[in-house]
Amino acid sequence: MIGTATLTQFNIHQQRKFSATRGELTLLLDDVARACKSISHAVNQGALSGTLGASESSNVQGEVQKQLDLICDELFTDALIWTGHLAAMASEEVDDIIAIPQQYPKGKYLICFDPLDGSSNIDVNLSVGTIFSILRCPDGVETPTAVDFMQPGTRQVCAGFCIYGPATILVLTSGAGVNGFTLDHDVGEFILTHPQIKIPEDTAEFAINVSNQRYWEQPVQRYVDECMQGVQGVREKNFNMRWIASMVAEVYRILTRGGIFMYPVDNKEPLMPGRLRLMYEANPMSFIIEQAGGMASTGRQRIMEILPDDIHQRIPVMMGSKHEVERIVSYHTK
Ligand code: AFP
Repeated sequence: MIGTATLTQFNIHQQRKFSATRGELTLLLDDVARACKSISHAVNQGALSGTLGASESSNVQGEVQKQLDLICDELFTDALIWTGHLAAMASEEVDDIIAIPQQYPKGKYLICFDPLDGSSNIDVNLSVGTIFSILRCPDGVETPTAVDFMQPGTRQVCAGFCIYGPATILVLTSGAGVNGFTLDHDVGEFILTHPQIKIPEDTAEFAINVSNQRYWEQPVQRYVDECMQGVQGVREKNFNMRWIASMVAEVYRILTRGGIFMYPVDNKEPLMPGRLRLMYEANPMSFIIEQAGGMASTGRQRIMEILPDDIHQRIPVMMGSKHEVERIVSYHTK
């Protein structure tokens, strides 16, 4: 099947294995894939599109939005809003949830998405991506509100991301492992190229923005110090470090060769409980990492067990190779 099955064929095979499903998720994933193809095209146009650089607006987090953030948000929303598979949508770029207009039918799923993660990388031509998380709309809810989205990550039906790098790759999990599909631009299809991805349990590579070091808590200081000491320290091995400032690229690297990615809480902005967003980034990536045999924690709690208190909530994130995440979690509990 590798290199021949399209995303749709793969999902239909999966659907036949679980006869209780009726294909609505497969259709929704086709819509998501179509949205990612449009975004891939927009990103690939680069300066030719005349849309690089900042827009004049900020999002609910107070961050200045890139023009492409807004364009990709619109592409993703437009690709999904009319399809009849969703009851509502929530975007990292939009304050309120996005209701399905009256003229379209509603479906049983909710979707949270970050249309262009790592967008500060756009102008310097580095990898960016789209992240999404699919939840079930609670039974009996006709017109969902933000509260209906606030489900723990363990309730995700499916999660994925699409990385726009040298190749465009869609990575998906529906709770039965993680599979990667590369976009064949000539035929316009995502093809299964990375079946059943597994993260090595051990690693000698970490990713963290070290410019924040003086603001970290002690357990994170200790973990990174020990990695930096290399063969001379308690870890008795040399570590390598990476920081791309694009979570999709960091997670894709970890899925490929292992590693640990950390964006811990720090006291740089004491009122900010971490930088990354639970619903749009941390939960979907945690589902993927766990399904690939890795681990995802805040340092004190499994990310997917957090009961959200706001759809735009931020949290600390430590995820990747199991034994490394276990180690840093143990430093938090000691
Ligand atoms: P942008 O989408 O605003 O570029 O943020 C990307 C991100 O949420 C995540 O993908 C990165 O890991 C992280 O922020 C980078 O943050 P720093 O710029 O503080 O290193």
